[in-house]
Amino acid sequence: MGQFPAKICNSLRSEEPRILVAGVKGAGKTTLLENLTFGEQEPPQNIQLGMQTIRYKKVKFTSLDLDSIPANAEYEGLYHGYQGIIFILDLQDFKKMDYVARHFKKLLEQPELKNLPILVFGNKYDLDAKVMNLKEVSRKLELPEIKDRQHYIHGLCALTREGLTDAMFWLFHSMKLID
Ligand SMILES: Nc1nc2c(ncn2[C@@H]2O[C@H](COP(=O)(O)OP(=O)(O)OP(=O)(O)O)[C@@H](O)[C@H]2O)c(=O)[nH]1
Ligand SMILES: [Mg+2]
Repeated sequence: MGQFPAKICNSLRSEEPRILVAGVKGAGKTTLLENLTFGEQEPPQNIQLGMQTIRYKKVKFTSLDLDSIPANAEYEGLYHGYQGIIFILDLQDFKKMDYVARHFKKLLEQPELKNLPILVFGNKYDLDAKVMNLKEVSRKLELPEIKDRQHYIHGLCALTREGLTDAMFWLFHSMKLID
């Protein structure tokens, strides 16, 4: 069970990289951010529309509750200024999978998020007896068809951080923040 190293977050190439952490309600966004940052984050800013930005070392993470965005609403700047995306979903919640896949597709269509690397976390991996497998999720999200950006799917237990470190290294590498 790797610990996500603070040292890496402090030594990234960019001054203040921004990562969007998107998912529907109950996916595990808050748990992920709390455990990713070991509770060391600066006080949250920018609380609006189901969004919350926290800073950890050099990195700014903004969580976005996709359920809170009304359909067809246009919010200027909602997707502006990011260099990478984490999409988190609850592997146990297979009833919601089609709904989650629709949100995922919409996110990929956002012009401001075009070409950004996307890390998909299949969260609640600890509940393995009941979870969907990652191949099935990958198919539902149509990951093999994505050709215009780097993408990676990984199992995660946000509660224990299991699965976090390797995947975050992949994301930082894809964002060209580390070699
Ligand atoms: N078993 C298990 N439970 C988890 C895991 N991650 C989160 N949870 C639980 O799932 C529930 C929802 O997690 P949150 O982090 O609140 O989810 P969220 O995406 O922030 O949800 P909203 O704020 O409602 O949009 C909580 O009860 C968490 O304790 C995990 O990896 N494993
Ligand atoms: Mg939350």
